[in-house]
Amino acid sequence: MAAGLSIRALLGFAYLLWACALSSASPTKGGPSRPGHKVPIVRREWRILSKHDKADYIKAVKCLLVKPALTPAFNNTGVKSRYDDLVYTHVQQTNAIHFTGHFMAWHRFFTATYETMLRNECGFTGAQPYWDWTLDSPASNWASSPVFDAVTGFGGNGAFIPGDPTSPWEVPGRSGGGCVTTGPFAGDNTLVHLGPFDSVTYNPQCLKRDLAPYFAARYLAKNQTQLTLAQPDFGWFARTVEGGPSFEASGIHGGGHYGVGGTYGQMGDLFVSPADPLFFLHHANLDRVWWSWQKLNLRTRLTDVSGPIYLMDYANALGGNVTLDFPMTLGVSAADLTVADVMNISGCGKTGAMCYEYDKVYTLQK
Ligand SMILES: [Cu+2]
Repeated sequence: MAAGLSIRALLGFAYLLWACALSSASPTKGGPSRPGHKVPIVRREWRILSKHDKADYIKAVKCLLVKPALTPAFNNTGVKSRYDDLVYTHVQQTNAIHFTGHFMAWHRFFTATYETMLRNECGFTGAQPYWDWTLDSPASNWASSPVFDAVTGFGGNGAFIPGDPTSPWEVPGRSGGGCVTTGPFAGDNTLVHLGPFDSVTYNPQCLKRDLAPYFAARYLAKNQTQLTLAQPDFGWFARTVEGGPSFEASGIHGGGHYGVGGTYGQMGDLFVSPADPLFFLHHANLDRVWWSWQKLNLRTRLTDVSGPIYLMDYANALGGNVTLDFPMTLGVSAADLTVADVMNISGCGKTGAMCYEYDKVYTLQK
């Protein structure tokens, strides 16, 4: 594991420099700016949506998957669709937005922008659903989660591909690895256009999953969510969500990524993970955990942010900590925001740019 870790860390730092170079270019702005809704929309859990609402959501996702990209063609990438615009943005910034103080804020902005794109560009009238994975433990229940349903969900596992059990990349208990064979994204060998990893040249692939039930149950059960909610300040909260870079050190963030993507699925790929539409349901729930934590002491936690500007720089050897005025960009898909703009999920243009709520939050059990 140690060898794998150091390779990953080295790659990380190399890309960090590259990402910094990219961020000085000013991207063309387009698409929705600050959402103009006055009343927050309400995000609900996938399994309580009606069959009709689920179908509407998946229809809108499929619309983004084919709607032409805004990323300029002269960038010479494999970006074809509006959906790819977001995947590309994530790939480009991967080493600048993970294991940093703005990890939670950036992904809140990213998920809300996806929600706005589904609504403004693809006729969706609902809110981004979340996936409360604490409802899918123990491990024996994982593969039958409603999100993997073949008819009303996102389809299930890929066929089993034997891996190398001695490899440090082998996610414990992985059970698939091939193309998704059921559901709305099955049977399309060109659904995913980018990746693996940081590759952004056109590379048509199927959507792959490699479910890891043991791993999911270990890192996504109620106890891990409670441990996360119990953290005393944002710095500790965010580190508990993200954990470390190894599988054993995962938090709820890695739990969802590796529990779905394992070793061979897109969700297990730190760069191209948004290529699996389940990414946004997972991240909506991570955001809901953050909001649940904020609500435990809203007066303090609407402004509590810390953590390194640079990847894994928890000792501040390369730079300082992120503050509320820290800038965030999503390239062509939204106007730039600061961390302060996203601290309140229902600021609705008055006290922030976000404008949604959750039907339910987690409570801290004492
Ligand atoms: Cu991410």
